[in-house]
Amino acid sequence: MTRLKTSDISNISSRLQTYNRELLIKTGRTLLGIACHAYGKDEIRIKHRIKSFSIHVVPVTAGQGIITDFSETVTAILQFLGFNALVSDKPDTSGVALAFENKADAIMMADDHRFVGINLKTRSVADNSEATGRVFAAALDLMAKEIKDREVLVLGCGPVGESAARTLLSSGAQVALCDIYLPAARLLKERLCLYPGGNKIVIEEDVNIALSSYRYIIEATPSADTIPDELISDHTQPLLLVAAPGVPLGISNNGCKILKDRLIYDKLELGVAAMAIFLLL
Ligand code: 2YC
Repeated sequence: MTRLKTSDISNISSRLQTYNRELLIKTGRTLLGIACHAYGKDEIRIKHRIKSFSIHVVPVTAGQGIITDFSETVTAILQFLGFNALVSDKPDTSGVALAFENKADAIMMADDHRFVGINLKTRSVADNSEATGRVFAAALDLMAKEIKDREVLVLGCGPVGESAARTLLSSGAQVALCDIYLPAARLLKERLCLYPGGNKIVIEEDVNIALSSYRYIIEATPSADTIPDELISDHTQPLLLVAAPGVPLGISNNGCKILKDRLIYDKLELGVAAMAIFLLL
């Protein structure tokens, strides 16, 4: 799991309106709309419940400790969506206790291993990796105007890639798995083969061959140079659509310019939005 740096997230809060408009152009839905789509929830009904749902974001000092702006940024995203969200005055145990004492509906917190949301009434746990894979697959579904029966390449078979692959299968897409460590792809295929459509999963062993033969890509790797520019250029892949939950982004700045409205990526927004909707389920 890639640990975010303050420089990765410090401009998120001030860009939420702009980002929301970008998502609307690329997918036809807003940040909230994509998160609702990921869980098949009606946005209007969800909106009514959001404003009275209180979430305490609790800083965690364990391990490598607090990331400056992390809790504040998570809170800003939740407030942008309309949640009654705040950063707890206290970290760790004291922050969790305060949330219960203040009768918060949920908490969100992250140590070095997991970033979770916990509904304090239903006890449901929203996991950032699961929610992120799911919401980026949902974004690709919207960008592609229905991913059903399309062939999608999932790069990176870790927890995020796994969740994206599972979501794509449930959307009726044909999933191809690719990982720099081949056994990871094979293991994921085994885990998914019982899902509807899982028996049709293919494994792509060579990422460069795979990249030139798929129009729809989920980039869920922790490496920065997964999709080279030459595979993005307009004449080879004019209709390529990429949803990239992987941190750091596996596409160069030049590649982003070429893809423009055919690329969705962020480091926190969509995953936090999806976690929050999951807590409302
Ligand atoms: O500020 C704090 O409370 C820190 N304990 C937060 C640590 C987050 C570590 N995880 C990450 O940087 C990211 C997550 C946002 C998702 C995967 N890695």
